[in-house]
Amino acid sequence: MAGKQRRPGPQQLAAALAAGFRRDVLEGLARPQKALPPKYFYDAAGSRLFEAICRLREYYPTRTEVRITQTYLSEIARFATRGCALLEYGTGEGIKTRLLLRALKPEVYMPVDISADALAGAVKSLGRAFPALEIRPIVADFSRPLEIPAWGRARRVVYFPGSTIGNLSPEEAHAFLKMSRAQVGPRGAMIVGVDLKKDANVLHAAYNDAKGVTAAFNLNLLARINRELGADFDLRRFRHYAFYNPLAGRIEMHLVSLVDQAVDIGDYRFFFQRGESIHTENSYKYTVDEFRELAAQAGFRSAKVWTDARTLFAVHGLLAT
Ligand code: AVI
Repeated sequence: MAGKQRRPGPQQLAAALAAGFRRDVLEGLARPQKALPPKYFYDAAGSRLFEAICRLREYYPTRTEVRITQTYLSEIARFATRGCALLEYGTGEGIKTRLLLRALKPEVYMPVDISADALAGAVKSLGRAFPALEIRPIVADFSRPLEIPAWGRARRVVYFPGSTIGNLSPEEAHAFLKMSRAQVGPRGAMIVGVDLKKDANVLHAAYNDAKGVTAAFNLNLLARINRELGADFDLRRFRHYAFYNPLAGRIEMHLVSLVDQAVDIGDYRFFFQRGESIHTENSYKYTVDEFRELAAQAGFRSAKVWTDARTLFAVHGLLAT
């Protein structure tokens, strides 16, 4: 019927996501510089590997952001306003969310994530920890424009921790901030975790850990394509490669082909030369001023910046302008 749009059911959504995965993989591997979108790292195995990364000695961002949140929790809560309506991009699985929920006592909490299973798990455990909290999970791909259902009348705050914004290109980050600005409205705010520019050796170690967990996380993307799209990638013929690109201000992750080879994905065949790479992730790092500028262009003023003593990581408190 014209004019009426129905929300897709879980099965339709799963089918659409599977079709999107196939399309993005085929399209990405057909490019001159082969590339795969990093959002596909996070199937069940990839999410477990990412949790293991977060516990690594070399991977400082998670630990540092938790410490900043603990240290400045009451200031952050005052900035966001107790009783606000809190929308988080991510499942809300982590300790930072629990700290914030305890301090903010939001009127409603809306976690947004692409994985229905991960979201359901997080909602269940958060429901146990915060029985009085109203939780409204939203299954959605937030790299696309998203309309949020009714938020209620409380002040709207978007929470985007983990420096996930760094996995977007600056243009995508701008679009994402603009979308968030439209979502929170004129009285709204945003709290964003942003990894800071720093000594390239520290960055290099964080993405080339000694135990090889980041390598396994990167290679799992090929394993996922084998599992879900029936491809025949031989994981022993690719190697994890991550480096800091100072001109672009980002860590780049690649999977490098160790030999000349062909890989089949259904009816499609892709050729790899020895030394050719698939670009799997960018992780942009911003100085405080660079991120302030990015936020300003999207209609936010960075009113507060909380950092750690070693200035490894920043949590920005943004206000709508
Ligand atoms: C999720 N994201 C912020 C991580 C990062 O640091 O860019 C993903 C990651 N990739 C390798 N290690 C961690």
